[in-house]
Amino acid sequence: PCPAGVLPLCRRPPAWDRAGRPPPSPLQPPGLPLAPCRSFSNNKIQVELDESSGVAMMKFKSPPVNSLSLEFLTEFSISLEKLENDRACRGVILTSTVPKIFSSGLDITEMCGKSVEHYTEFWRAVQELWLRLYGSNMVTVAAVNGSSPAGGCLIALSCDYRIMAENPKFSIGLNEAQLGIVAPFWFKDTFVNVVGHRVAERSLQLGSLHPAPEAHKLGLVDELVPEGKLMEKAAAVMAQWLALPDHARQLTKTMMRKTVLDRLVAHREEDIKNFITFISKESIQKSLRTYMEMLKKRKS
Ligand code: CO8
Repeated sequence: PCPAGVLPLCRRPPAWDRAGRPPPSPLQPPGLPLAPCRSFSNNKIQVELDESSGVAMMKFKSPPVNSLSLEFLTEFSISLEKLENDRACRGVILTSTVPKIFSSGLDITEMCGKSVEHYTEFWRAVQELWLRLYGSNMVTVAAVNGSSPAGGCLIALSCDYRIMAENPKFSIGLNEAQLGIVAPFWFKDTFVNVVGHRVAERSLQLGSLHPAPEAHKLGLVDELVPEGKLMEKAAAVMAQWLALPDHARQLTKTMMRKTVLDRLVAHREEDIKNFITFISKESIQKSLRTYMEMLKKRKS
């Protein structure tokens, strides 16, 4: 059983499939053990766990923009669950293999012209991912190596620490208002918990996408580093957080986040209904279609 207040996921038996262990390198001197590393990969996400440090690297690999489709969200949640259940894993670094993009947020095509059943399944998957990530017992570090609007920003905000590449062309924020839609209360709560009420209110109302230096000034990201140093810095931050005893850190995290998590858990079905009612409105559908057309026009 879990200690009081700790989310239950961490106490399940390890479920990692060890089949992914890489073959011994021919360059490895005989007799020396390999640095143990396990990996698994699916269509959209690749995960490597370094057993010696207890740190997993989770890389989004869904070009062109790592949009959070139902498939992406499902793979993401399953990957997190696998790591959460693996006693060898204590922390995870999230990053992207797509140049210049961390994640473009929720896949807008999943919210356009679909059935109520589809919207229900999609929104449940969005909730599920957030509950797992925000409530994770692992140390979570976002290495934001590109732009990260809306749902992409939410992923970063849900981590324990955010490091962003200092390129001013990369921007991050909850820009929902620009699409004519409204960030749900739990997106807002997560944002407020990072930047405070005033900054969140202004940024949400304006649907701001903040260039990296501005995001740093607002506290939306904790640190900026040159792009080439991002992973090195993420590893150093992770080591610092892992130097503390897990139980104390986990209980503290739970204490800080539980109220916000519990709010969604208590209102999950209502939140799904609200999403469906909102997204099914013809005026909202029109806004989303116009926004997608704008993206395409901007391209040409
Ligand atoms: N969903 C679906 N498709 C997308 C998305 C997306 N979020 N973002 C980009 N695409 C598509 C583009 O339409 C384009 O498609 P195509 O090649 O067919 O023309 C392709 O991806 C590549 O996009 P770009 O050419 O624009 O790529 P760039 O590298 O120039 O720019 C950006 C990348 C900066 C990510 C840019 O595409 C962009 O700004 N995208 C929009 C991001 C955005 O606004 N996301 C918000 C999604 S909504 C959300 O996450 C929270 C919703 C909360 C719901 C609340 C409802 C109640």
